[in-house]
Amino acid sequence: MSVSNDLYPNASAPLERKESGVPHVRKGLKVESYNDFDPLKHVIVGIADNQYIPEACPASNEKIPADSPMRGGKAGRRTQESIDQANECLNGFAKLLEGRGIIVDRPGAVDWNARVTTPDFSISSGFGVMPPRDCLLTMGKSILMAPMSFRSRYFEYLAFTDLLREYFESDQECLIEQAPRPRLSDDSFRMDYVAAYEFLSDEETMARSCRKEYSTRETDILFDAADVMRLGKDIFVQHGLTTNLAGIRWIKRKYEPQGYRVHTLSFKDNHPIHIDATFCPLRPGLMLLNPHRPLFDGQREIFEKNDWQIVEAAQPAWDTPPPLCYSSTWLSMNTLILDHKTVCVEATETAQMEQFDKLGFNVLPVNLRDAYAFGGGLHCATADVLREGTCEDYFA
Ligand code: DAV
Repeated sequence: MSVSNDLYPNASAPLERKESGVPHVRKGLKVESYNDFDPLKHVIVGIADNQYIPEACPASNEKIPADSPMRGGKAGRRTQESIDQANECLNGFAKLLEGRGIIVDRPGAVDWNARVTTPDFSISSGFGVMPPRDCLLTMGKSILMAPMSFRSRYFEYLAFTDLLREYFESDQECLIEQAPRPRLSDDSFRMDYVAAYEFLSDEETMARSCRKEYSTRETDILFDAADVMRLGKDIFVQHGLTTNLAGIRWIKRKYEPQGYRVHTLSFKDNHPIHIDATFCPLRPGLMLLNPHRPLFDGQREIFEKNDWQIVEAAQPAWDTPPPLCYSSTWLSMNTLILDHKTVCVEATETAQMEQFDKLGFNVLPVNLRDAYAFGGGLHCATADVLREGTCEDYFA
């Protein structure tokens, strides 16, 4: 089915390229990345084109505040004005990266307006493809499409299939993979939790989270790629709303035979979703921790034993996220590291920029706040294709 180019002015993999039916081959293209801080050479930056707010679903309900119109009232296409503003930010970000010699690709066009229906569920629309980080997990020379838990995101990988085909044909060592597809039927969720959710106090949701009980059950294998933090041979996975224990077992069983070591991390956070506004590697030996989301007891040890310093992130500049945003104000610490000395930070986050400056980084301010509502910050808005460097052992 063809999708109107007008609705997707920023999509890559132009439709005319597909007419031959033969994947485009790009000479010299290489897929490889083992961490979030080695020199970035090739990246995917999301687009806000034609994005929708889907009906709330069991997994998304737990993240969306009870009083938010996104619980259902606002389902539908985002306003063109907000889409244009978000794209202006994302395109500016892409241009800045290109100006530094980094290759930037954009996701392809998928009709997010179409109702998402499987034999197990049906939901008003797809979500969009602003945060590629949630869907794509680059592990060395492979890119894996993650089994995400929001029903609206079930087909999000389709926005990357043409690009990934190109990568596969262009780099003879690159492997494109897909985790087992979840069912996301009502059996996949604790529907009683979902129903009770909006009546729970912050204390109750925190107590539940500390007991590691979430609305996702263990029925499906579930994880978002943004719950996975890559540090060379060591892979740290956050157990939370979007990643269950079966998901972590799958990651372990898949990657440990390849020489990786997979660790589980949990944080005292009542909505643990995605590790990249909670615990972020800045350069070898240095981690940034969200001061409101401490690690569970005993989980700092591996870092401290290996002489990694953990610093607490600066306070966000804002008291509230922008309207219709799924994320917290802690997108302040959701940055894109270009190399061990250079970091992109959202331009209004002055305290966070100052902290990076004091830590010895050159800070590149990037306007992205108008894109936050579309799926997150600078790290969320990107997915690694190539970083220089090899798979190091930082935790020998
Ligand atoms: O703090 O709301 C946002 C992470 C988005 N990838 C938060 C987590």
